[in-house]
Amino acid sequence: MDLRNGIGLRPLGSSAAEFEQDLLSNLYYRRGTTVESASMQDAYETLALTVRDRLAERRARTTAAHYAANPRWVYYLSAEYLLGRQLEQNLLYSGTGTIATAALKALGVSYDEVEALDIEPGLGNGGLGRLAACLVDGLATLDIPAVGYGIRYDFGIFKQDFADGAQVEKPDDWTFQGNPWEFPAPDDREPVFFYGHVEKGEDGRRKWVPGEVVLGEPSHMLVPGYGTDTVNIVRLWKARGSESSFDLSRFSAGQYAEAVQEAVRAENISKVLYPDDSTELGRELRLKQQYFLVSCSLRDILRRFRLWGAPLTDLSDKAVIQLNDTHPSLAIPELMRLLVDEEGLDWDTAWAITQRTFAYTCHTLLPEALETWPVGMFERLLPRHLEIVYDINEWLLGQVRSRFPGDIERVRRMSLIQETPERRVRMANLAVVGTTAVNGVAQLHSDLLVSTTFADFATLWPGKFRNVTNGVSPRRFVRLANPKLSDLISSALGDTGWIKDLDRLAELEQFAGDAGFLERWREIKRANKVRLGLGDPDSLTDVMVKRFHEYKRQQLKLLHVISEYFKIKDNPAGAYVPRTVLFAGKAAPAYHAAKSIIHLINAVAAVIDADPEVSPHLKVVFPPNYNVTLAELIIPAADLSEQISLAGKEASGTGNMKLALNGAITIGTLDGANIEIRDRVGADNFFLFGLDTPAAVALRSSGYRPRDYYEADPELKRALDAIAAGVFGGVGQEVAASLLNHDEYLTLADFRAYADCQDQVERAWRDADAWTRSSVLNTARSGFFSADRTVSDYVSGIWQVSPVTVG
Ligand code: 26Q
Repeated sequence: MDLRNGIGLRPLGSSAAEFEQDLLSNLYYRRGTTVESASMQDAYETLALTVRDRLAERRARTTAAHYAANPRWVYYLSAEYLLGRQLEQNLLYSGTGTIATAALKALGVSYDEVEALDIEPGLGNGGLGRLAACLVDGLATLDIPAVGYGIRYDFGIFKQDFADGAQVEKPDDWTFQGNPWEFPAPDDREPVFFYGHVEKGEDGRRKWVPGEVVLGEPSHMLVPGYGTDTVNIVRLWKARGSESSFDLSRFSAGQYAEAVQEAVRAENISKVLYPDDSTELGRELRLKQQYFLVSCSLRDILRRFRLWGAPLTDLSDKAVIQLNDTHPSLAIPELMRLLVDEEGLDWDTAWAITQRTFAYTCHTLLPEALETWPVGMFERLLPRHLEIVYDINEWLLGQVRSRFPGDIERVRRMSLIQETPERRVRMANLAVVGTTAVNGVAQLHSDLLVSTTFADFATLWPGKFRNVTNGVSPRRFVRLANPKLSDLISSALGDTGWIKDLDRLAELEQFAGDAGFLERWREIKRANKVRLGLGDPDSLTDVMVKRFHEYKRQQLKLLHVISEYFKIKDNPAGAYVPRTVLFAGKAAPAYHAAKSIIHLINAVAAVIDADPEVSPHLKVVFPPNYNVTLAELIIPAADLSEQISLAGKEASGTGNMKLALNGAITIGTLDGANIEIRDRVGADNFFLFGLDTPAAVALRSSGYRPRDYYEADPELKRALDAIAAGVFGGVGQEVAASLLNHDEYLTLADFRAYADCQDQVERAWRDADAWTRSSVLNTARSGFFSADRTVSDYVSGIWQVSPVTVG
């Protein structure tokens, strides 16, 4: 046998002819069909399997290398992964793009038609889920041994459609046609317990007697690194009824349907992703999902650790477990339970192991987005975990009392249990006490966590708090999303090394004064607009793409659009910069105010479209169902990137980074990572406006009166009056009333600064060369925002792991 690739396998061929042979054999042997009777779906699945095989070979070699090295592993726990479509990525990473298209052509199959069948696994809501995908990409690219753990939801994030301009949600049955990218591993299933009660065992240990057992069945998807042989995995758990949940007593009593019902109930746990971004919804099934993820993943991690025969006290030498927000923070009491109840360790030893092993990333600043669970629900579902939470709380409050004797208020604030208006478990506090490091996701965010959200904890443990500024995958969001720009960059820089060394984009600076280069740059932006196919490619393409939330202030952008509409109506013969305003994003189905804003945007778009005086100058487009696939089309086409959240509310943002890397210029507030973008690209290449965080805090606490701003600004008044009068339909009244009476996110206070800043944008746009130069500089100076840099920061600041090279 030829052992050249070290895993006892003949290496797969790297010629188009060999690839074609493999396509055929996969068509026959794995799809069980023939060229004559194959459907497009057969062609797609066959291609996917053939590409996957190339990566699976690397995966086998990766596993061999990891076993030989016995390294410290990164385990990334996340309830969400927004991986994006897999086919193009895997063609690129496996280096088979050219031979695959040639082989398909030889078989008479159109690559584009096949590619259109690749489904995006929408297993996340927005930024947090996409960050998880970018980080696992960076981990593999940097050869870090890592596993991402998550949930294999049957239904991903809902599909957004519009009915008369209003959002309607449709189920996302993403595996309807199967999923050629995953490897089910039913043999690795793990039991998960719920409900029941706690007893004292004969040995004096606490013993959880569960009332329900379900099974977690894993499957994994391959996560290849770019420009390396490392292939890591994300392991996704799917819930199954256990045989014991198939209640035999009822079965024999003839209650077959009821018995089956139990299994169905179990399988509901991984049925659907909760479509909430940032605002918590206290549903028991969501808590069940979280524990399901945690229980399966920890058992898997311990199973892997035990292969080495080391004592559990050494766990943190071989594992660091990163919690992606508090969604997996039940891992803290769960590890305590496994170590104390199941392994018989004493509490102090178990607690030391636990604190050493976990780290926690916080993704929010909104107090209402900090997860808490009612104590009653928690106790019913996880009785033993509540006891452990109480024990941890006793330890925590002991620390607080000895540092701050008599400070009852501090004890109340820091407790893991909120007492009023109802008793609830504070998951963020739990995540802070149970971990070795806590990080925010941009410098401002991390600073605000220390000075506000976690101030008491930062006083007690100042060394625990870090910043790790987010980053994005340059592979997915530059190389794959923007192939033309990538080719230009590669030819300017002389090679493709920048794709995994993004700081090298700085070398583009020397071309910022090169007329020919600027011309090419502009042509590519235009071609990307043509590819997108929404609006005039010569217009300023002004993009606001993100989840809908009032703090992000899509309503501010809309107010400006309406004021521009009136400006043009007043003087249709004026000279205007033609603009295409592109909104995209979903609102949580239960978030009424956000849905009203979507509805109103669509109504405004229709009014403008129907108005021949205005439509030559201004167009509003709102393609439905924003997802990773649509982002990859929109972002390369953007001239202007709208990052206009109220300062102090957006933890980081990552769309801002993707847009800057693709040469969009930001109009934005001093919020989240906008600050770091501006620091790097330069104040001259960034349109800054609005209140900063201290000014916003001061205004809110001094009795903010939105009506004062409305009365003082005729343009603003006219726009709001029109909305309120129903010029854009009935939904306007509600939006206007909310802005005039509450305006929680200071939209009206920032309106004038925003509108003036948009005037500056138009002046800048009129000088095409200066704009393009600024666009180039945005790309050239944004190399810092690579997910590879983010991963490196986690590695050196928190994880202390080393790469393992695959031979
Ligand atoms: C919580 C409880 C119940 C149901 C759902 C949720 C839930 C789900 C998703 C809470 C929050 C989220 C997502 C949060 C999120 O995406 N945050 C974003 O994270 C990005 C990556 O760090 C940041 O760039 C964004 O600033 C932040 O808003």
